[in-house]
Amino acid sequence: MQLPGAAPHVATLPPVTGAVLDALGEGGISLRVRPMPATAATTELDTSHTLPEDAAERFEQQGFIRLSGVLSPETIAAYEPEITSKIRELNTQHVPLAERDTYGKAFLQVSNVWRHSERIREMVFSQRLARIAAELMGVEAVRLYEDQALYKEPSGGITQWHADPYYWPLVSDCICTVWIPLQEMPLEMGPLVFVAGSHTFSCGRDMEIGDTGEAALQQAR
Ligand SMILES: O=C(O)CCC(=O)C(=O)O
Repeated sequence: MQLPGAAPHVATLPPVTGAVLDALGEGGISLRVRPMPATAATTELDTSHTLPEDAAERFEQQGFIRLSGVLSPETIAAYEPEITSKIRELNTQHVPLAERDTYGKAFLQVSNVWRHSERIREMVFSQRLARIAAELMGVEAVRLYEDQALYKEPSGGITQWHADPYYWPLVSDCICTVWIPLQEMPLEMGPLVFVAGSHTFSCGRDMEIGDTGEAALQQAR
């Protein structure tokens, strides 16, 4: 993921039968740490994490929630090299940035990376993440639809406003995504932003990641 000068981050989009979970760490997550041995990191992924008492309520009202400390920097550091290496191997986008459309400039993207790495499978199928998603959505259990690794490139474009369900062949709105930055993500680097309450908007549902997102959001206000 650490393409030179890039602002890389990965979104694993687990499960589902639920709504949207934003698993941003407090101010991002530093990779300048000694990776945990696989077993310690695996243990963290498979143990429960206590949510703030009002988490489910905030999640329902805003349509997202930012949670700190779900995964430790050591755990992230234990998985990031494998994820980055798989993305380098599996990436099929080789068109120069200047020749791509808006969507193509936004990020490099590989889906279902778990199918290519047992190590990555451990993270994507993390019981800790799945349990958080289930608790926020108020359901017993969740199923995985897909994971997705998104890597920003140097001089790449912004990701225009969009609503993810446009890309999902799913009827239920009981779905959530878990967004996990694999490196520190200060404001200057353009972290993921949600429009609070936009899960109740009807507009924008048919909008792909393109040039119309910003204008459509202004109209919705
Ligand atoms: O990180 C990005 O640039 C976009 C992420 C995104 O759109 C998503 O996770 O749904």
